[in-house]
Amino acid sequence: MEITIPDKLVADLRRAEKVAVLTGAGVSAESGLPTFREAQTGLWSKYDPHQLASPGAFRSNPRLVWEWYAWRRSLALEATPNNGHVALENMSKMVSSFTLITQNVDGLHQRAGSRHAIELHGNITRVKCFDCGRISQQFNESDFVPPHCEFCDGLLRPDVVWFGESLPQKALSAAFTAAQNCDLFFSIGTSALVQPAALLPLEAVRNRAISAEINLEKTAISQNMDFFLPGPSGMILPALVKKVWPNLE
Ligand code: BJW
Ligand code: ZN
Repeated sequence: MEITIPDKLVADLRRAEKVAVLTGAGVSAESGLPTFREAQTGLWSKYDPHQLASPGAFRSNPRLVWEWYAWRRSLALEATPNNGHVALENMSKMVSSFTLITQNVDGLHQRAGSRHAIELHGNITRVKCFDCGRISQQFNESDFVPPHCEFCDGLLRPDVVWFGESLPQKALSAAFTAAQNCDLFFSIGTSALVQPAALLPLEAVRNRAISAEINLEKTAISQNMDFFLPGPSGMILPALVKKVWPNLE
């Protein structure tokens, strides 16, 4: 596949002092994880989000929701970061201020070495009590499905953000601050359909950042971006980083 990286974007990235990046499920596609909205392969083409990804769904069938997320958790834990995750990690070391904002719950940015990724939609490897809200990394899977909270005996759920739920306040405000203050913003592997995350690229544009999108296809926000780089992020990102910093390992 022919990859073209615009020279102007190379110069902009080399010069940029504050870079912010929003990632979505497409960034993990090359690690073998399904996206949500792609026809045929997306999770929502096979499963109904109303029955799986809302507080009401959990209330009416906690066992079904828990088991679906247990399957998704095992996929995430078996997956490994791809060249796109690694390239973003390399980019983070080369710019003076770099903010990685992800909608992904799979933890792959962290496993590629990112220590400060802002998780807008939580993390599938953690659990949270549906009643008291306590978050924990560990739980006993053998006794009940779903397991119960050791503090209040409520039901445990994955620590992800479902439809109709608020995003974690600190993460959301850090993400908006980064979008408003960056001089270059990347939107990568996201359909930019889910709010409020999809507002971030537009917020960056409104604050006069240069904007670039990397995706297999055009999205809801493509027309607002300065650059559209078509193709898989696992190929485009390493090519971009290599062109901007040829001496980087
Ligand atoms: C590649 C690639 C490769 C593939 N390389 N690219 C009406 C209007 C506006 C808003 C609303 C509305 N009705 C309801 C809302 C609010 C709702 C919303 O936005 N809904 C829209 C869908 C209409 N939002 C919410 O409810 C949010 N909360 C909220 O707003 O709170 C305030 C409020 C409260 C009460 C009432 C109203 C408001 C919460 C949203 C939570 C989203 N949660 C999920 C599930 C997380 C847990 C889990 O994993 O199961 O988060 S949904 C799912 O979508 C997941 C993702 O993070 C999120 C975004 O998806 P993403 O990453 O963009 O994936 P895809 O599949 O959509 O796109 C993949 C892209 O990659 C594609 O473009 C491909 O082309 C590309 N690609 N391979 C590069 N190799
Ligand atoms: Zn509890």
